[in-house]
Amino acid sequence: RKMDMDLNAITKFSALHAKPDGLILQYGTAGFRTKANCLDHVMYRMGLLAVLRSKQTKSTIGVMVTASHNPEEDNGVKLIDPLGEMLAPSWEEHATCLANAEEQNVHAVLAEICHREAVNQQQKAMIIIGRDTRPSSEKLSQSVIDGVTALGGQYHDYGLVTTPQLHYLVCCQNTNGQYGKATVEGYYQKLSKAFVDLTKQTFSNGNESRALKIDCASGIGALKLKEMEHYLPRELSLHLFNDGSKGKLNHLCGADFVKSHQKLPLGIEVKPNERCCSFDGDADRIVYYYNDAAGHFHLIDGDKIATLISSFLKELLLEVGENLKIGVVQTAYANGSSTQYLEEIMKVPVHCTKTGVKHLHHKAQEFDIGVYFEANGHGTVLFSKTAETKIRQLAKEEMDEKKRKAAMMLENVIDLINQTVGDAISDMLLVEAILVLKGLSVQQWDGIYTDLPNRQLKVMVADRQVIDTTDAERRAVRPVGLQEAIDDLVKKYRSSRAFVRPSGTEDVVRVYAEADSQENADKLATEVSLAVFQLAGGVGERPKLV
Ligand code: G16
Repeated sequence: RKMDMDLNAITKFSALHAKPDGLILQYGTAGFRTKANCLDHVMYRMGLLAVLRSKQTKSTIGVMVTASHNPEEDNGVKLIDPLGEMLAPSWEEHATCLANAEEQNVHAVLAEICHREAVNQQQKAMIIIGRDTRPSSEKLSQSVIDGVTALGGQYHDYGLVTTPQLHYLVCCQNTNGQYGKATVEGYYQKLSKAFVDLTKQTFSNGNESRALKIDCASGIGALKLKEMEHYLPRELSLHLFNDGSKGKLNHLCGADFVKSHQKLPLGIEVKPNERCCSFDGDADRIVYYYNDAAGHFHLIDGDKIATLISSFLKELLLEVGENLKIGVVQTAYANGSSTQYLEEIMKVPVHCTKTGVKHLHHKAQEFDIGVYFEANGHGTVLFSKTAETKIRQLAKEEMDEKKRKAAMMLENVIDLINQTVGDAISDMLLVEAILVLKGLSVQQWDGIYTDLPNRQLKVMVADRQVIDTTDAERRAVRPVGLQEAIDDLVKKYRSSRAFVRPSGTEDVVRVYAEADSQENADKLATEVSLAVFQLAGGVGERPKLV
């Protein structure tokens, strides 16, 4: 009877959020993503789904309206599970079924999910919602709210927040504030306190101010950094560029642009050797960079951030003298030099997973301290419950002054890093703290190892799902002949490697190549692109050989 009533509401609202005929979308690497004008029904239905997930887990669920690094015209939605992590894979399948159901089947799909997941209809549901600064986001988040209310769920709309802030808020809600206060101010207070405590001795030693230039991709990051600034020590002086006052989101700027084009974003002014960084559109990624005196651009990507953070943590662990295991998780995009440095010089175990934070996060949970970063700058550090308890206890009780100090620093890192997901603001503060504590310049950090020259390209194909991969996406198993073609091309160059994979956020196939020189990496990448174009149904312009 109750279900009947709900269904009436669903049907009534559903008609207002009709699915365009024939549109099929997948819950991709980080939720649904496509042109904003195709997403109204998806938002409504994800509101419905979030209610079911909330009832099933008896927890608050998050819904973030964003298309992160994608162009301004796109939008998307990410669902956030109870501890602030990405939606569980089995529910990603439900999401895809629900998003693609024809109008008349929506209630049947909902009933099937309730049945398969043993959802108790009587349970209360609470959904928290956030959105990025895209022009389409406000209306789309209203559609999410329609879905939530159609199923009788309660909601709190946090409005404009970064994706990692919403992950944080979900975790706070579900741990009764143990993770932090469930407000945006609570986030600023928690992170800034940890940053101040971690850097106290250095900043209060009368160090002059440290300037950092930040390209905010004309997105939400700028807004939130402006709010946070007055919580941070004056010595850290942040100069914001692409702050959203003009310019299009992610257009010729932002972390994804800088990483893939390996050049400065538009709209930033840099002097030689100045430390700069770029956020992406929803502030869950960060990359650093600088221009040297000769005007050459130097990128410091997620791999180098992971190396900096893990060597800092390893040193502190040595000082506290605890046998806590640290591991690093990367993807196929990790530069070969970074993996070699981590394994051979730092003697840290390194694992490779498929692209997508959910995969890295999962693997990182296997360690006492798991550092995960994608080369594109998306990453964080996870501390196991055991490690966290041990560290907090040592910070309080350890008699040896040096050991206690190291434990206190680790404790500050635990509070500074957003353990729910990669977070540009939190990662930036941790990097800045490490650099100031170690007295490292951006050039010294960059010099830890030298990246192998690499190139990333995109190829348009009719249906990117014809490409199937294995071995953490490092080898293609379909279409027939593609891997053999790549193998033959790779053999032509020294220190080379290449792979292809369908993107889960854009309608393209991604190509990655590494080789002994930039010229060769570029050549290999275009040759592999051409092989993809020929063997996987390329459309549009043929990749031109360089
Ligand atoms: C998302 C994911 C990342 C992934 C990126 C690109 O980032 O969270 O894990 O690396 O997409 O994925 P793909 O190569 O499949 O398109 P974001 O920042 O766009 O949410």
